[in-house]
Amino acid sequence: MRVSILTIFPELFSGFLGASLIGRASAKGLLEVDVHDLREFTADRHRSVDDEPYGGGGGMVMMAPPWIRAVREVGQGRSAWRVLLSPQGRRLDERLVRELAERQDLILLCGRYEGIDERVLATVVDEEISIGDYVLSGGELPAMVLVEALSRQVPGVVGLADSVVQDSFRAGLLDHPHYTRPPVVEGMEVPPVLLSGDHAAIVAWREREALRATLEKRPDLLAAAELAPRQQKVLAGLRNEVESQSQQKAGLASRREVSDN
Ligand code: 4FV
Repeated sequence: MRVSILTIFPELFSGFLGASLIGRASAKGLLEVDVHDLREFTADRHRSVDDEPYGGGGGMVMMAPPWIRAVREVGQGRSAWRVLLSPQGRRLDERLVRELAERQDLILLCGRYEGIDERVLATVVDEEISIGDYVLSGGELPAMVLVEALSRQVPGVVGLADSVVQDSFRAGLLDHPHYTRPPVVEGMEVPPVLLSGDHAAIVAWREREALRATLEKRPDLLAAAELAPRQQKVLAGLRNEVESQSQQKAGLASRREVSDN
């Protein structure tokens, strides 16, 4: 997998690309990430990359010529998929990460200022991608998020231990709770099944708790999740459980109300 990054702050990537998973993946040749300073592709002696917006208004806009030159030169001889990180983009999720990983060759454009001249999108951008509905000061952190998520799709990058996390989202569900030593924390014990050594029971418990967490925290995910009949049965049971619990709570509240009056 190859990823080229275009930015006016290449130094922001050194720590990220050198450390942990990404660092190891690059060292193993599983992932190739090259970072380019956009100013290398400017023509004026001030190496300008931004200018005032036509039509006035605050802030500065990134000029098109440096971007067009940069994407074309870095993309020379490649059929790279060219992605601009921006709030106007398609929301990044596990499915989109897997889609991009299939492409094997990406060029990421990291914007700054108010944004980039629209003619860059019309000439050298294949897709806009957003990591979330909030405005950052630059596309560098979104690019790092994307590279991190992509790297986990490359076979051999994620060790066995990590793959468990991967799998849960792969099925479109949230992850089950995790426990480790010490066995008692603030008087709270570890669910006994996890200490039972009964692998089948542990798998069933984790599946059930992943469904419970998704039902409680992200019920919207359930609509798109491909659930096996076994899981649908467990989920139905959990819905009744949650339903009866909320009825109990409502009952308690109304009784407390009566007693308070
Ligand atoms: C962003 C996001 C993001 C917008 C203006 C950079 C900033 C500045 N990118 N997902 N959310 N970008 O806020 O991807 O140029």
